Amino acid sequence: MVASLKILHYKRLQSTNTTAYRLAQQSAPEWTVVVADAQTKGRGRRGRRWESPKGGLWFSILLRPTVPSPKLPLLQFLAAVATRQALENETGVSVKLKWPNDLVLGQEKLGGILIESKTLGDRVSFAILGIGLNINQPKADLSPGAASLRLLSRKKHDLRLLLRAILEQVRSTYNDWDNPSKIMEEWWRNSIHRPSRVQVTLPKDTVTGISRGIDKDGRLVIETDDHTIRKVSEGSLRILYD
Ligand code: BT5
Repeated sequence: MVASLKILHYKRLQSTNTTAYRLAQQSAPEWTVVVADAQTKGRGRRGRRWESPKGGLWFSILLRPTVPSPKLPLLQFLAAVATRQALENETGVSVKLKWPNDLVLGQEKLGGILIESKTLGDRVSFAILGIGLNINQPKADLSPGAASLRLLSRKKHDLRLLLRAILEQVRSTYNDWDNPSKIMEEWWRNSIHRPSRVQVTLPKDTVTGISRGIDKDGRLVIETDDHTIRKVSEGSLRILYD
């Protein structure tokens, strides 16, 4: 049986991921959802700052997946596919994906996903699925390279309804843990670099080539200029239009 959703709504938090992480350590049940109207210390990967003013949707879902920890990277793709679908169903706006963790409108960043987890050996104790989406912010409140749904649709959206729709979609997609190829195919079908010439900046290296797909572990497959295949599991991707 799937636990019921419990939504905890706050006006302002440092980061919904931090609050959800604390609740997880205090044995809160899975599908506890922490939402904040604004975050004062929203974060992205590797400690990057995540701008989270009022008007966006900032939330974290506490999950306790019963999968071996090496399978955890799938969660990001599962969440992206579900969120994309829910947004498109609710608003009719075409939302796309960019490796590894972006939701995009055109070429601009609509949102991102940040997963933080605690593992015990091969077991996942819990995972915090953080999702940030620019929804109703006007242009003046968006950082360069960012877009909000409102800018494209020219209307304000009901944040509660969108949140509900995303949560329902994440819950139904959650059954696909055992079917990674289904998730990855859907992810790739909706990606903006399928295939494209890309440059991926890795922690210690840069890889340039054609993005050919993602494997079942979520690694991006790149065919480099000397026709070797590189698989990368973390980095920042830029599409090269040359
Ligand atoms: C992400 O990181 O894209 C993950 C963002 C996850 C945010 C959610 S909100 C709820 C939960 N609580 C948190 O504290 N976090 C999660 P990354 O791929 O590292 O992208 C970060 C980069 O995106 C920054 O360095 C900026 O360049 C850019 N950026 C910052 N704020 C943005 C915004 N609101 N919209 C679009 N781009 C933004």
